[in-house]
Amino acid sequence: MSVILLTGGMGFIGSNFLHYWKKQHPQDFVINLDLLTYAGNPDNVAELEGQAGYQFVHGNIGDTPLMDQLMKQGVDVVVHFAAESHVDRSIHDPSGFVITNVLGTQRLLESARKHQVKKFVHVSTDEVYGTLGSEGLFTETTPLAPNSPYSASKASSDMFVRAYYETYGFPAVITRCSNNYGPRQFPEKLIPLIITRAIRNESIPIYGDGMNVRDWLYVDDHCSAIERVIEHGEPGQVYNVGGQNERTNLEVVQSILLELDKSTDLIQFVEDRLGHDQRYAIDAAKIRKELGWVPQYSFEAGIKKTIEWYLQHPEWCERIADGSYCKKDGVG
Ligand code: NAD
Ligand code: TDX
Repeated sequence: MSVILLTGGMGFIGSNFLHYWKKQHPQDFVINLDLLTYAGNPDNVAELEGQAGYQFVHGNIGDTPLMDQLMKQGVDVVVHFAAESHVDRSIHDPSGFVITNVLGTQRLLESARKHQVKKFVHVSTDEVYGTLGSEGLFTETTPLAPNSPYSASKASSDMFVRAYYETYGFPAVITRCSNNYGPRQFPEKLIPLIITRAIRNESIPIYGDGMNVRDWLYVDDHCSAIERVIEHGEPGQVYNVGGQNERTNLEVVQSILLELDKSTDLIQFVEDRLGHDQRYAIDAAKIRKELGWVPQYSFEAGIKKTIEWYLQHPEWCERIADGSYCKKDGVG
């Protein structure tokens, strides 16, 4: 049995990873440490509450006494998802991104190092590489060139993870994944925003001309990549994760509207995002070759599964729309 400390397990990817991990590794003990910001939704893991081998702790990765108290219990692996994750919010106010993503990550690293954690997986993003033109792919050796306050904070945290490996030999690994989609994603992000608004026949805001490209990965494929990295990833290494599913934003919205049998008249072109990165695309040859990771979902299969999940969980969407999801009573 291993003890895993997962940060940000009430969020989108963290909660999907929790479900994935408990299914694949039921013998492990998983601590879910989450601050329950607006992005933390206890509904995401409601099925796990009260189950053996699962504990939720309400707290901040930047709270060193709390992190030390948790690490003292003998944590084997830290999987670090917790972050401020939305680019538009970072443009509006970058300060919280520095506090959690940079300072919070450094404090978590320090506590994990002090307590001799055996592996620390830092979940990062392809956005640290900046933007691509119409050609080429991001590899692990592409220079970091973050363009948004969000990606600048993630790149800074990556540099601290690197420094902890280089300076102290701390066994940390970095993953850099492309855009995820799937169940339980907060509807501020493009795909759940399109689905939830289209279901209600509301207009769908598309920034600029809709020709920006993202490389989409179904969240379970990201979870299996992280599993490979936990089990076989080399300390000090970076692994890019992506499924070769490049789509323009316009193609994404059109395919969802078609699947939901809704009119493209719902699309509304709005003012572009400031500093909007044109194109992201990942070369995932390293994780495929060295760790044997293979994604399972085409974009068409993943998007169908995702739409079905939102249609089958109207109460999840309603509790976000009316704000009742974030009532913290009875949690923590
Ligand atoms: P999310 O916003 O859905 O969830 C973040 C979670 O972290 C929330 O539950 C929130 O309450 C928690 N949190 C925030 N600040 C905290 C703090 N100080 N202490 C403890 N918990 C805190 O994010 P997500 O989309 O699930 O992303 C998870 C990670 O994956 C992030 O590090 C993000 O940068 C990275 N990532 C995301 C994507 C994507 O497409 N969503 C792609 C690549 C990498
Ligand atoms: O209303 C919208 N209209 C629109 O056109 C929103 C919310 C987005 N967009 C565009 C902007 C992007 O080109 O859609 C694309 C995707 O936007 P987001 O869902 O905000 O994702 P992105 O900015 O690409 O960043 C995401 O992927 C990498 C995650 O939010 C990050 O956490 C992750 O690191």
